[in-house]
Amino acid sequence: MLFRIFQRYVKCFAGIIPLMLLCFSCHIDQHNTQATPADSVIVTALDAPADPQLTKEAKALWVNLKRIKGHGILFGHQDATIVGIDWFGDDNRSDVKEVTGSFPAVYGWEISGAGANSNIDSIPFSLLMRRMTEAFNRGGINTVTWHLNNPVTGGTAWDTYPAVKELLPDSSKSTHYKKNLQEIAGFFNSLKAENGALIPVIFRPFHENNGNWFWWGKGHCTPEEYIRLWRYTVSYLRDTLHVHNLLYTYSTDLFENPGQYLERYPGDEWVDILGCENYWDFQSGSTISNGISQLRMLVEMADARKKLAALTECGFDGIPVKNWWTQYLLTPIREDSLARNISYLMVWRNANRKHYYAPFSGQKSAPDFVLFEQDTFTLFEKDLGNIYEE
Ligand code: BMA
Repeated sequence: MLFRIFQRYVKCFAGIIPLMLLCFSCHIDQHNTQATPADSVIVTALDAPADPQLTKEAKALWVNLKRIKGHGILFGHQDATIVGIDWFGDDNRSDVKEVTGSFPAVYGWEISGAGANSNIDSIPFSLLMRRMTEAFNRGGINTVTWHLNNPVTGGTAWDTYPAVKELLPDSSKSTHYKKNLQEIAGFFNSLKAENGALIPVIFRPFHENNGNWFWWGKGHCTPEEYIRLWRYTVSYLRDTLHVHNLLYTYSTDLFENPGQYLERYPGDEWVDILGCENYWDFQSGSTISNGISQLRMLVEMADARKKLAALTECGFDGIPVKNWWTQYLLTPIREDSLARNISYLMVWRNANRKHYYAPFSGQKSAPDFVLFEQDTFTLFEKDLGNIYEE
């Protein structure tokens, strides 16, 4: 037991001290115009996010993620503090915390249904807001997806009737879509901490855009229509509805080359983080190198644009492989000189015993997940300093 505690402290300090030193040197070097190539972290930290009026806290999050880049990868879990195996809505609970002793650093949430009482997964918005506030208060990071129902048919996000072109300004459903945007703007603008600060959110709308399973996906809108929808969404939220606590993540599913990845990319002034979602390649030893090669391309594309990169969704449903965390996920990413520069990776939710992505007490990969957490390269909530202060 003592050894475990000792290990935990070593991990904690090993994580924090370099970050503190780095932050300190960033602060000093911001005034040094003679930045050398080795100062690339500092150079990128001076670039502008998509929203020039970003709140102080959201801007700090963006800057600090750039500072952390290459020094560690934040671990995230969808719905982490709302639902777990055999529990729902309990206070101060997370399967990840029960196994490792720490909450994840990143929390994924879903806001389809904004304006109604509950989201698509029957999570009351009042509970969601409480959990997002608690995560922020502890120093964790909130990220949000939006599986918006098909606004034309009223079907789910998986109803692939080609709706995109009907949502754009001057189209038949533009008023309806504006209402959808007003609903999520209301949600984002009401996420307030006790001191009145708006809680920053990493927003990832219209994700997996090169897959064909959502109405905004490939085959259901042209790249031009997707790009128009994206830009309209950002500008309406930001410039008309005055939402200023969002970092925007563009994300695809698996891709083969940068051209494919960027086919629907709306442009550097509309995006803060380049994401990709890849469940499949990290599930088998024979395909991990494909997954790494995509992360390498992702980091290169992000670096060239002074953006952040993230593996915005990954995981193995039911985690049937005992050493999956360290051998299939962490080691290949950490050992690759480019892939290791992603800011975070996030696994999907623990919905029930048939659909889960994080271990819980007694699950076969739990001991390996403890090793994953103890590795100095993974960052959980307790390893973060104050990410909301520059
Ligand atoms: C999917 C599944 C669904 C869920 C949806 C949105 O991947 O987990 O059960 O409704 O995400 O959270």
